[in-house]
Amino acid sequence: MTQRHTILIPGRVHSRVRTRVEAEFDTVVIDAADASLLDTEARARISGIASATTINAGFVDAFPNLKIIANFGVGYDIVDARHAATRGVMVTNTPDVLSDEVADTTVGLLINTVREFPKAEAYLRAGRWVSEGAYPLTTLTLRGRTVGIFGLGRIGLAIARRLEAFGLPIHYHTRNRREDVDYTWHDSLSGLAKAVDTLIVVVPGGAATEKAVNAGILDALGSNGVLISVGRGSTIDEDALIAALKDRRIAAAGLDVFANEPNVPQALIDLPNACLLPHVASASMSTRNAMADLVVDNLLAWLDGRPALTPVPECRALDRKPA
Ligand code: A2R
Repeated sequence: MTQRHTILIPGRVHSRVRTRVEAEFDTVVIDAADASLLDTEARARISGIASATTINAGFVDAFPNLKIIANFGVGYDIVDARHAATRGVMVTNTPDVLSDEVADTTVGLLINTVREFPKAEAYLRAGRWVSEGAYPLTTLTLRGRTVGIFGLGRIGLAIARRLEAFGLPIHYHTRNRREDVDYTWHDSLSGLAKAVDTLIVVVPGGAATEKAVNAGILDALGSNGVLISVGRGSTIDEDALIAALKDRRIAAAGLDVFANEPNVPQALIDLPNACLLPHVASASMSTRNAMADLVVDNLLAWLDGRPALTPVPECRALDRKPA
């Protein structure tokens, strides 16, 4: 008989993750990623973690028989994957299944930001079309813009393909130039910001990108500049962004991610040239279900002795060859 594994769910996860984990494994649910909530014996039983919360090195070390951490989300900066790899613990994420959804949202957010559609709808709903007449013409337009994408990975490329169809020139900055696209590459973020007037940020979070979009980058983008952020809030220096939007050193910003979610600075909320979403880029039922299935399918594969479906780069050396 195959061994029945025990999976720990620390904190909140998508309901389909929990339902499928409970159907396939023994399950332990705790309120937060706090190992003191479990005794030594319970910790020793855990062979997998399914989570959407911070998993630090200490938490990894608290489980002597841990084999896999399956993170819900493509971004896994909240998991200490490098430490997990040194312990021989696999870490997986949920790439690809959300790329098109996030790219669709990004295009919607960009258009809403430049053409002010959320504000125009609020104007109609408030009866102002009747009382005051037509909504004012927008000063900004997508027409004639040049797009720069900071991070041309799976999601960045899906965004680029869409905006290419809008007739907009595409530039990008990554550490490594891509050989498979004709878009204009810049070897620095400041070089990209100088060359474009519309900057879309979709790099992973973490130390390498922390506050990479700072006052200097925003000034390089210029007074007609539009910033769109859909990767991680930590990548933007929010204080610098608020100042640049206030002083109109850039024209507008559309943000789906924030430094301290769900807390959005009041100064940002008060700005008329900021278009703000509550981190919903991948948040359709079908896409979130696909992400949930990938979490559980990674657990099933790895704990059954098969290769992980979507190992993160730090853990690829641990992966098994397909049978
Ligand atoms: O730098 P490269 O050549 O590894 O390209 C990656 C780029 N990237 C960076 N670019 C400049 N400076 C950095 N420090 C840096 N770190 C990463 O970001 C690559 O083009 C892109 C990441 O692409 P993927 O790994 O395919 O991620 P995906 O699926 O597009 O998702 C991006 C992020 C997630 O990490 C979440 O934070 C968010 O979007 O949902």
